[in-house]
Amino acid sequence: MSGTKLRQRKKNLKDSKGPQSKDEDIPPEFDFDLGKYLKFLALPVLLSLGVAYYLNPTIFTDAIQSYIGFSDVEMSKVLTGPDVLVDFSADVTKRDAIVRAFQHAWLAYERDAMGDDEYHPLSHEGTNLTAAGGIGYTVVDSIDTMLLMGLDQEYSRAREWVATKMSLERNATFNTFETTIRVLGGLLSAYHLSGNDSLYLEKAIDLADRIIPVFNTPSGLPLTNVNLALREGAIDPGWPEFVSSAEVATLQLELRYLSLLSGNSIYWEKGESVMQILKNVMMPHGLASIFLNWQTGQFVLSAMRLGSRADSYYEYLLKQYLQTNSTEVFYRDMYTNAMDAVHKHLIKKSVNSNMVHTSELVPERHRNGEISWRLTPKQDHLVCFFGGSLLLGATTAGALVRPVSIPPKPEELSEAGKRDWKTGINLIKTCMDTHNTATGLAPEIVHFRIASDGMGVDPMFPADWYIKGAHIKPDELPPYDSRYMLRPETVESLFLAFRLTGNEKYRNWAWQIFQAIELHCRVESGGYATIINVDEVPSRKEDKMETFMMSETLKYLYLIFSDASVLPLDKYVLNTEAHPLPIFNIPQDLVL
Ligand code: DMJ
Repeated sequence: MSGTKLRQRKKNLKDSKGPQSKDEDIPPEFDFDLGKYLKFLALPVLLSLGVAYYLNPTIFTDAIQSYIGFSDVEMSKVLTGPDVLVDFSADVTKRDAIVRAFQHAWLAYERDAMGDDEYHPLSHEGTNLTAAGGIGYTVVDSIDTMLLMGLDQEYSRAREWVATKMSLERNATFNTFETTIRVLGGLLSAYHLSGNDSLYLEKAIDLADRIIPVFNTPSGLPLTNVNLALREGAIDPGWPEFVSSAEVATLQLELRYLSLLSGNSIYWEKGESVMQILKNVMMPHGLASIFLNWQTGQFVLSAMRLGSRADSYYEYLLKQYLQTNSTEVFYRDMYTNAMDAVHKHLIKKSVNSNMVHTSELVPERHRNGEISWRLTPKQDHLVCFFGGSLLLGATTAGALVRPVSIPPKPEELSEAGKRDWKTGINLIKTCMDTHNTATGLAPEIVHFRIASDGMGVDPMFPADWYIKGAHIKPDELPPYDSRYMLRPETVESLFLAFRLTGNEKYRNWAWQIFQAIELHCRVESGGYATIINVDEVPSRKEDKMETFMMSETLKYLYLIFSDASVLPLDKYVLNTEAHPLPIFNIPQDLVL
């Protein structure tokens, strides 16, 4: 009501004969010209709104969305899924194309470098990780993919190599984590998928017995490296006092399964003691920083993120819970607390189109000794495992009933489960969006636009995400961030998303990625190579085919186009190198 109307109404009321209305009690100070005051207030209000918008351009849309219950609308949309019947039958043509790609990779390696740890497809050479010789990283990492794909001839030659040539008697240091996830994990899944071929179990026990001394530290945290011949742990010369969270907490699936198979509880106990240490020293906010001190067993001041040195810590919290048939609530609770903390501190949205992504918290020590945490909108390609992991967690640790529908219905999930499902779906979409490059492949590291990045709203700058330092002169080398090194994380998430939603969209996205790999990473003479700039066509290749191309990337692609009876999610957990291990119940007679 304007000031003039208010005055008129009061006058009318005074003139009337009836009982005095309550409005007559309006104190004189309200008898003012509202229009004049509004004009006076307009400028500062508009200015403050402008500043708020500058600092956070989504502030108004966020507020409106939350006011009208946008979250619930989006949730039901996400959870309802597509209006199509879920069809999990194999897409044989595409699946077979993936098998041929695997053969293209394997046969080149076998021709040029059989038995060597690593393969260089441009120079047609292999190399070993140490001067003392290799332990067959590539062979062992690839065996279970051959078994799944039914590549009998390739498999029998690989098995023959393990039986006759593989040696662990190497007087040199190997990375504890990499050796466990690739070689021990590869041997264990080969054992299972081959129908319990004892060759693999014998090798696995031999390898684990050489690794176990790494746990002989004052804290019980395993050292970064291991000398396989001397059976001794060794420090990382680059970080002599530290071990990383992902590395110490991504050994457990393998060690636990080996205890089950061998009946020897030592492996299980050593792995589990790490989880107890981590639980006891967990920081109040529930996130793990990337480094721990291996002597004290305490976290050290270092970054917190979902990317390198931390990624599979979060992955294995969930998978340890799943591995023993969801019976160990210790792991479920650790996982649930971690997901609360991740949502509270690390999940963010980009300024322009609200791309959900993860940020990093980086500590900064000031001159006065105070420490503050800087939020950096940086996301490693490695983080793209997390979308799928969140979906898997939502439908298991976050489920109110088991099994949930495909896709799950809102009433089947807890509040945390619904939150994780939604974030997972959005993160996968973000990872796919980062494939919007000249090659259709995603870079190693992306940065997201945030209001405080100083770039403003200049159309010259990217709206949502960018590759740092990518603007180079033609003769300059692109930054490390620009590369695609055949990583599996996005297709890993697409595999889980397809199995848990049945939405064909995820198969389509996986096929897009596969075609981009074929077009830009395939080496015609054999193998696939890292490319150094995802935004450059024709691509420039680097002479390296990572072992995870055959163990993970092509395996996840193969599984996406296979029918869902191949490695059903309620029967298997895949280790972080995509080696499938069966879910089991802890036997009564396993003394832990
Ligand atoms: C793999 O060796 C494993 O997935 C590991 O956990 C981190 N990522 C690489 C592949 O990108």
